Amino acid sequence: MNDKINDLLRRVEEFKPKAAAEVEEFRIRILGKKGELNALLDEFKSVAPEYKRELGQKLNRLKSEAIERVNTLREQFAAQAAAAGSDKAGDMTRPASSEELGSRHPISLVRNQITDIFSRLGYTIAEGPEIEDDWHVFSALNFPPEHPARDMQDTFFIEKNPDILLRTHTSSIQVRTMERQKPPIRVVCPGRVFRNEAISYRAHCIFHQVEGLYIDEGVSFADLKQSILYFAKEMFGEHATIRMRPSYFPFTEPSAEVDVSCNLCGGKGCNVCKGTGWLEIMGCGMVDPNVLEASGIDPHKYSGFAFGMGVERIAMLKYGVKDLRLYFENDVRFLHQFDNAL
Ligand code: 2NL
Repeated sequence: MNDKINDLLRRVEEFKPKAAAEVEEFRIRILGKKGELNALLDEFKSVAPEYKRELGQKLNRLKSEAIERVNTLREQFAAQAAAAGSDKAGDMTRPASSEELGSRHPISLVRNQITDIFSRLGYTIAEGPEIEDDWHVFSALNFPPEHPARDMQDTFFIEKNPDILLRTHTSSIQVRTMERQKPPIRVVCPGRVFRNEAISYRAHCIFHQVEGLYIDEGVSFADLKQSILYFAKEMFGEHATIRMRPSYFPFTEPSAEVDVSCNLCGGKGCNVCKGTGWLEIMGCGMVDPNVLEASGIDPHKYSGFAFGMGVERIAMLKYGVKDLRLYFENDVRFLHQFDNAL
Protein backbone atom coordinates (compact mmCIF):
# COMPACT_ATOMS: atom_id res chain seq x y z
CA MET A 1 0.00 0.00 0.00
CA ASN A 2 2.83 2.35 0.93
CA ASP A 3 4.52 1.70 -2.43
CA LYS A 4 1.28 2.36 -4.29
CA ILE A 5 0.87 5.70 -2.50
CA ASN A 6 4.50 6.68 -3.23
CA ASP A 7 4.11 5.70 -6.89
CA LEU A 8 0.96 7.76 -7.35
CA LEU A 9 2.51 10.72 -5.51
CA ARG A 10 5.47 10.64 -7.90
CA ARG A 11 3.18 10.47 -10.97
CA VAL A 12 1.19 13.47 -9.66
CA GLU A 13 4.39 15.45 -9.22
CA GLU A 14 5.82 14.45 -12.59
CA PHE A 15 2.63 14.97 -14.60
CA LYS A 16 3.45 17.38 -17.52
CA PRO A 17 0.44 17.64 -19.81
CA LYS A 18 0.67 19.26 -23.28
CA ALA A 19 -2.99 20.24 -23.52
CA ALA A 20 -5.91 21.18 -21.22
CA ALA A 21 -7.74 17.99 -22.23
CA GLU A 22 -4.96 15.87 -20.68
CA VAL A 23 -5.49 17.61 -17.32
CA GLU A 24 -9.17 16.66 -17.36
CA GLU A 25 -8.32 13.05 -18.30
CA PHE A 26 -5.78 12.96 -15.47
CA ARG A 27 -8.31 14.36 -12.97
CA ILE A 28 -10.89 11.69 -13.85
CA ARG A 29 -8.29 8.88 -13.74
CA ILE A 30 -6.87 9.92 -10.35
CA LEU A 31 -9.57 11.87 -8.51
CA GLY A 32 -12.73 10.55 -10.23
CA LYS A 33 -15.31 8.36 -8.46
CA LYS A 34 -13.78 5.22 -9.88
CA GLY A 35 -10.29 6.70 -9.86
CA GLU A 36 -7.04 5.49 -8.39
CA LEU A 37 -7.35 7.55 -5.21
CA ASN A 38 -10.76 6.10 -4.31
CA ALA A 39 -9.37 2.62 -5.00
CA LEU A 40 -6.57 3.32 -2.51
CA LEU A 41 -9.11 4.64 0.06
CA ASP A 42 -11.07 1.39 -0.33
CA GLU A 43 -7.91 -0.60 0.23
CA PHE A 44 -7.13 1.60 3.26
CA LYS A 45 -10.24 0.20 5.04
CA SER A 46 -8.54 -3.15 5.37
CA VAL A 47 -5.16 -1.85 6.51
CA ALA A 48 -3.95 -3.13 9.91
CA PRO A 49 -4.69 -0.63 12.75
CA GLU A 50 -1.02 -0.05 13.60
CA TYR A 51 -0.39 1.35 10.02
CA LYS A 52 -3.63 3.35 9.80
CA ARG A 53 -2.26 6.59 11.27
CA GLU A 54 0.79 6.85 9.03
CA LEU A 55 -0.88 5.67 5.82
CA GLY A 56 -3.99 7.83 6.51
CA GLN A 57 -1.85 10.95 6.75
CA LYS A 58 0.01 10.01 3.55
CA LEU A 59 -3.26 9.40 1.69
CA ASN A 60 -4.60 12.80 2.79
CA ARG A 61 -1.43 14.50 1.55
CA LEU A 62 -1.68 12.65 -1.76
CA LYS A 63 -5.28 13.77 -2.21
CA SER A 64 -4.59 17.46 -1.53
CA GLU A 65 -1.49 17.44 -3.74
CA ALA A 66 -3.40 15.85 -6.62
CA ILE A 67 -6.19 18.43 -6.29
CA GLU A 68 -3.71 21.30 -6.13
CA ARG A 69 -1.76 20.00 -9.14
CA VAL A 70 -4.94 19.75 -11.24
CA ASN A 71 -6.01 23.30 -10.25
CA THR A 72 -2.62 24.88 -11.03
CA LEU A 73 -2.46 23.13 -14.40
CA ARG A 74 -6.01 24.24 -15.25
CA GLU A 75 -5.10 27.88 -14.43
CA GLN A 76 -1.95 27.69 -16.55
CA PHE A 77 -3.86 26.48 -19.60
CA ALA A 78 -6.63 29.08 -19.10
CA ALA A 79 -4.02 31.87 -18.98
CA GLN A 80 -2.37 30.52 -22.14
CA ALA A 81 -5.71 30.43 -23.96
CA ALA A 82 -6.49 34.03 -22.93
CA ALA A 83 -3.09 35.20 -24.16
CA ALA A 84 -3.65 33.46 -27.51
CA GLY A 85 -7.08 35.10 -27.78
CA SER A 86 -5.76 38.62 -27.21
CA ASP A 87 -3.13 37.94 -29.86
CA LYS A 88 -5.89 37.72 -32.45
CA ALA A 89 -7.35 41.09 -31.26
CA GLY A 90 -3.92 42.71 -31.45
CA ASP A 91 -1.83 44.05 -28.61
CA MET A 92 -4.34 45.85 -26.41
CA THR A 93 -1.64 48.03 -24.87
CA ARG A 94 -0.58 49.54 -28.22
CA PRO A 95 -1.60 53.21 -28.87
CA ALA A 96 -4.74 53.44 -31.02
CA SER A 97 -4.25 54.13 -34.73
CA SER A 98 -4.99 57.77 -35.48
CA GLU A 99 -8.27 58.79 -37.15
CA GLU A 100 -8.08 60.80 -40.37
CA LEU A 101 -9.46 64.21 -39.38
CA GLY A 102 -11.34 66.48 -41.74
CA SER A 103 -10.64 70.19 -41.98
CA ARG A 104 -12.43 73.36 -43.11
CA HIS A 105 -12.42 74.09 -46.83
CA PRO A 106 -10.34 77.22 -47.63
CA ILE A 107 -13.45 78.89 -49.09
CA SER A 108 -15.31 78.36 -45.80
CA LEU A 109 -12.30 79.60 -43.82
CA VAL A 110 -12.03 82.82 -45.82
CA ARG A 111 -15.80 83.36 -45.93
CA ASN A 112 -15.88 83.08 -42.12
CA GLN A 113 -12.92 85.45 -41.78
CA ILE A 114 -14.72 88.04 -43.93
CA THR A 115 -18.04 87.80 -42.06
CA ASP A 116 -16.22 87.80 -38.69
CA ILE A 117 -14.45 91.07 -39.54
CA PHE A 118 -17.74 92.78 -40.44
CA SER A 119 -19.45 91.28 -37.37
CA ARG A 120 -16.97 93.28 -35.31
CA LEU A 121 -18.29 96.44 -37.04
CA GLY A 122 -21.86 95.55 -36.02
CA TYR A 123 -22.98 93.76 -39.19
CA THR A 124 -25.27 90.75 -38.96
CA ILE A 125 -25.25 87.86 -41.46
CA ALA A 126 -28.16 87.37 -43.88
CA GLU A 127 -28.75 84.54 -46.32
CA GLY A 128 -31.24 83.97 -49.13
CA PRO A 129 -32.35 81.56 -51.88
CA GLU A 130 -29.98 80.45 -54.68
CA ILE A 131 -32.94 80.12 -57.06
CA GLU A 132 -34.23 83.66 -57.50
CA ASP A 133 -36.58 85.77 -59.61
CA ASP A 134 -35.73 88.56 -62.05
CA TRP A 135 -36.87 91.25 -59.60
CA HIS A 136 -34.45 90.44 -56.75
CA VAL A 137 -31.44 89.78 -59.00
CA PHE A 138 -31.86 92.42 -61.74
CA SER A 139 -34.88 94.76 -61.77
CA ALA A 140 -34.72 95.98 -58.15
CA LEU A 141 -30.97 96.55 -58.66
CA ASN A 142 -31.45 99.05 -61.49
CA PHE A 143 -30.35 96.71 -64.30
CA PRO A 144 -31.79 98.11 -67.56
CA PRO A 145 -34.01 95.64 -69.53
CA GLU A 146 -31.34 95.13 -72.18
CA HIS A 147 -28.38 94.59 -69.80
CA PRO A 148 -26.10 91.75 -71.02
CA ALA A 149 -26.26 89.95 -67.63
CA ARG A 150 -29.90 89.17 -68.44
CA ASP A 151 -28.80 87.27 -71.54
CA MET A 152 -29.23 83.48 -71.66
CA GLN A 153 -25.51 83.33 -72.38
CA ASP A 154 -24.52 84.72 -68.98
CA THR A 155 -27.25 83.63 -66.58
CA PHE A 156 -28.68 80.18 -65.86
CA PHE A 157 -32.46 80.28 -66.31
CA ILE A 158 -34.61 77.45 -64.99
CA GLU A 159 -36.83 75.71 -67.55
CA LYS A 160 -36.09 78.58 -69.97
CA ASN A 161 -38.39 80.76 -67.84
CA PRO A 162 -36.91 84.29 -67.92
CA ASP A 163 -38.30 84.97 -64.43
CA ILE A 164 -36.72 82.01 -62.57
CA LEU A 165 -32.93 81.93 -62.46
CA LEU A 166 -29.87 81.08 -60.39
CA ARG A 167 -28.63 84.26 -58.67
CA THR A 168 -25.58 85.79 -60.36
CA HIS A 169 -24.65 87.79 -57.24
CA THR A 170 -25.71 87.82 -53.58
CA SER A 171 -27.17 91.37 -53.90
CA SER A 172 -30.57 89.67 -54.08
CA ILE A 173 -30.18 88.87 -50.36
CA GLN A 174 -29.70 92.58 -49.60
CA VAL A 175 -32.77 93.50 -51.69
CA ARG A 176 -34.80 91.01 -49.64
CA THR A 177 -33.35 92.49 -46.42
CA MET A 178 -34.31 96.05 -47.46
CA GLU A 179 -37.85 94.91 -48.36
CA ARG A 180 -38.24 93.32 -44.94
CA GLN A 181 -36.41 95.66 -42.62
CA LYS A 182 -36.37 99.43 -41.93
CA PRO A 183 -33.01 101.28 -41.63
CA PRO A 184 -30.61 101.26 -39.93
CA ILE A 185 -29.50 98.17 -41.87
CA ARG A 186 -26.07 96.59 -41.54
CA VAL A 187 -25.76 93.15 -43.16
CA VAL A 188 -23.15 90.92 -44.77
CA CYS A 189 -24.49 88.38 -47.24
CA PRO A 190 -22.34 85.33 -48.01
CA GLY A 191 -23.41 82.75 -50.57
CA ARG A 192 -22.91 80.76 -53.76
CA VAL A 193 -23.53 82.48 -57.09
CA PHE A 194 -23.85 81.09 -60.60
CA ARG A 195 -22.74 82.36 -63.99
CA ASN A 196 -22.74 80.61 -67.33
CA GLU A 197 -18.99 80.62 -67.95
CA ALA A 198 -16.53 78.15 -69.45
CA ILE A 199 -14.44 76.64 -66.63
CA SER A 200 -10.73 77.57 -66.61
CA TYR A 201 -8.04 78.39 -64.05
CA ARG A 202 -9.56 81.88 -63.70
CA ALA A 203 -13.30 81.30 -64.17
CA HIS A 204 -15.90 78.90 -62.81
CA CYS A 205 -19.67 78.68 -63.23
CA ILE A 206 -20.17 78.40 -59.43
CA PHE A 207 -18.32 80.68 -57.04
CA HIS A 208 -18.76 82.47 -53.72
CA GLN A 209 -19.38 86.07 -52.79
CA VAL A 210 -19.73 88.15 -49.70
CA GLU A 211 -21.60 91.40 -50.15
CA GLY A 212 -22.31 94.05 -47.55
CA LEU A 213 -24.88 96.80 -47.14
CA TYR A 214 -25.08 99.69 -44.70
CA ILE A 215 -28.08 102.04 -44.76
CA ASP A 216 -28.90 104.82 -42.30
CA GLU A 217 -29.39 108.58 -42.19
CA GLY A 218 -26.29 110.46 -43.32
CA VAL A 219 -24.10 107.52 -44.44
CA SER A 220 -21.27 108.92 -46.58
CA PHE A 221 -18.52 107.77 -48.94
CA ALA A 222 -16.02 108.54 -46.13
CA ASP A 223 -17.80 105.89 -43.98
CA LEU A 224 -17.46 103.44 -46.86
CA LYS A 225 -13.76 104.12 -47.28
CA GLN A 226 -12.95 103.74 -43.56
CA SER A 227 -14.97 100.52 -43.29
CA ILE A 228 -13.14 99.01 -46.29
CA LEU A 229 -9.75 100.16 -44.91
CA TYR A 230 -10.56 98.46 -41.59
CA PHE A 231 -11.49 95.29 -43.48
CA ALA A 232 -8.27 95.34 -45.55
CA LYS A 233 -6.07 95.73 -42.47
CA GLU A 234 -7.89 92.95 -40.58
CA MET A 235 -7.69 90.63 -43.61
CA PHE A 236 -4.21 91.34 -44.99
CA GLY A 237 -2.36 92.83 -42.01
CA GLU A 238 -1.79 96.17 -40.28
CA HIS A 239 0.59 97.36 -43.04
CA ALA A 240 -2.16 97.09 -45.71
CA THR A 241 -3.33 100.27 -47.44
CA ILE A 242 -6.09 100.73 -50.00
CA ARG A 243 -6.83 102.85 -53.03
CA MET A 244 -10.09 103.38 -54.88
CA ARG A 245 -10.52 103.72 -58.63
CA PRO A 246 -13.73 105.05 -60.23
CA SER A 247 -15.87 102.27 -61.72
CA TYR A 248 -19.41 101.51 -62.78
CA PHE A 249 -22.15 99.19 -61.43
CA PRO A 250 -25.88 99.57 -62.21
CA PHE A 251 -26.74 99.51 -58.47
CA THR A 252 -24.26 102.07 -57.06
CA GLU A 253 -23.48 105.72 -57.82
CA PRO A 254 -20.71 106.67 -57.49
CA SER A 255 -18.97 103.27 -57.81
CA ALA A 256 -15.40 102.26 -57.16
CA GLU A 257 -13.00 99.35 -57.50
CA VAL A 258 -10.88 98.75 -54.38
CA ASP A 259 -7.21 97.71 -54.51
CA VAL A 260 -5.08 96.60 -51.55
CA SER A 261 -1.32 97.16 -51.43
CA CYS A 262 0.50 94.02 -52.60
CA ASN A 263 1.68 92.16 -49.50
CA LEU A 264 4.22 90.07 -51.47
CA CYS A 265 6.42 92.90 -52.75
CA GLY A 266 5.33 95.57 -50.26
CA GLY A 267 4.15 97.79 -53.12
CA LYS A 268 7.38 97.72 -55.12
CA GLY A 269 5.87 95.64 -57.91
CA CYS A 270 6.12 91.87 -58.55
CA ASN A 271 4.66 89.25 -60.87
CA VAL A 272 1.56 88.73 -58.65
CA CYS A 273 0.56 92.43 -58.78
CA LYS A 274 1.98 92.63 -62.33
CA GLY A 275 4.37 95.38 -61.37
CA THR A 276 1.66 97.74 -60.11
CA GLY A 277 2.06 97.18 -56.34
CA TRP A 278 -1.76 96.84 -56.07
CA LEU A 279 -4.23 93.94 -56.03
CA GLU A 280 -7.94 94.32 -56.79
CA ILE A 281 -10.07 92.94 -53.94
CA MET A 282 -13.64 94.23 -54.37
CA GLY A 283 -16.16 96.63 -55.86
CA CYS A 284 -18.23 99.13 -53.91
CA GLY A 285 -20.21 102.35 -54.04
CA MET A 286 -23.05 104.45 -52.67
CA VAL A 287 -26.37 102.64 -53.15
CA ASP A 288 -28.18 104.16 -56.15
CA PRO A 289 -31.33 106.05 -55.02
CA ASN A 290 -33.33 104.00 -57.57
CA VAL A 291 -32.30 100.83 -55.71
CA LEU A 292 -33.39 102.22 -52.32
CA GLU A 293 -36.71 103.33 -53.79
CA ALA A 294 -37.36 99.95 -55.46
CA SER A 295 -37.05 98.21 -52.09
CA GLY A 296 -39.30 100.70 -50.26
CA ILE A 297 -36.63 102.85 -48.59
CA ASP A 298 -36.98 106.68 -48.87
CA PRO A 299 -33.82 107.91 -50.69
CA HIS A 300 -34.46 111.48 -49.46
CA LYS A 301 -34.19 110.36 -45.86
CA TYR A 302 -31.61 107.57 -46.08
CA SER A 303 -28.37 106.86 -47.85
CA GLY A 304 -26.09 103.84 -47.80
CA PHE A 305 -23.09 102.08 -49.19
CA ALA A 306 -22.61 98.57 -50.51
CA PHE A 307 -19.68 96.40 -51.46
CA GLY A 308 -19.10 92.99 -52.95
CA MET A 309 -16.16 90.61 -53.19
CA GLY A 310 -15.35 87.17 -54.54
CA VAL A 311 -14.32 84.72 -51.78
CA GLU A 312 -12.19 82.67 -54.21
CA ARG A 313 -10.25 85.81 -55.18
CA ILE A 314 -9.59 86.84 -51.55
CA ALA A 315 -8.45 83.26 -50.77
CA MET A 316 -6.17 83.29 -53.84
CA LEU A 317 -4.51 86.51 -52.70
CA LYS A 318 -4.23 85.42 -49.09
CA TYR A 319 -2.95 81.87 -49.70
CA GLY A 320 -1.37 82.17 -53.16
CA VAL A 321 -3.77 79.73 -54.86
CA LYS A 322 -3.13 80.09 -58.60
CA ASP A 323 -5.88 77.89 -60.10
CA LEU A 324 -9.59 78.35 -59.23
CA ARG A 325 -10.38 74.74 -60.12
CA LEU A 326 -8.48 73.51 -57.03
CA TYR A 327 -11.33 74.82 -54.85
CA PHE A 328 -13.79 72.42 -56.49
CA GLU A 329 -11.72 69.26 -56.92
CA ASN A 330 -11.44 68.49 -53.19
CA ASP A 331 -8.05 66.83 -53.58
CA VAL A 332 -6.94 66.14 -49.98
CA ARG A 333 -3.36 67.12 -50.86
CA PHE A 334 -4.71 70.63 -51.50
CA LEU A 335 -7.20 70.69 -48.62
CA HIS A 336 -4.72 69.45 -45.97
CA GLN A 337 -2.55 72.51 -46.61
CA PHE A 338 -5.24 74.50 -44.79
CA ASP A 339 -5.39 72.23 -41.70
CA ASN A 340 -3.72 74.82 -39.51
CA ALA A 341 -5.01 77.95 -41.27
CA LEU A 342 -7.04 80.32 -39.16
C1 2NL B 1 -17.98 93.04 -57.09
C2 2NL B 1 -18.79 94.25 -56.88
C3 2NL B 1 -20.61 95.07 -55.62
C4 2NL B 1 -22.63 95.80 -54.60
C5 2NL B 1 -21.81 94.79 -55.02
C6 2NL B 1 -24.95 96.18 -53.90
C7 2NL B 1 -26.07 95.62 -53.38
C8 2NL B 1 -27.19 96.36 -53.24
C9 2NL B 1 -27.20 97.65 -53.58
C10 2NL B 1 -26.06 98.20 -54.08
CL1 2NL B 1 -28.61 95.64 -52.65
N1 2NL B 1 -24.94 97.46 -54.24
N2 2NL B 1 -23.84 95.43 -54.04
C11 2NL B 1 -22.24 97.11 -54.77
C12 2NL B 1 -21.04 97.40 -55.38
C13 2NL B 1 -20.21 96.36 -55.81
O1 2NL B 1 -19.85 94.00 -56.02
O2 2NL B 1 -16.96 93.12 -57.70
N3 2NL B 1 -18.36 91.88 -56.55
C14 2NL B 1 -17.65 90.69 -56.67
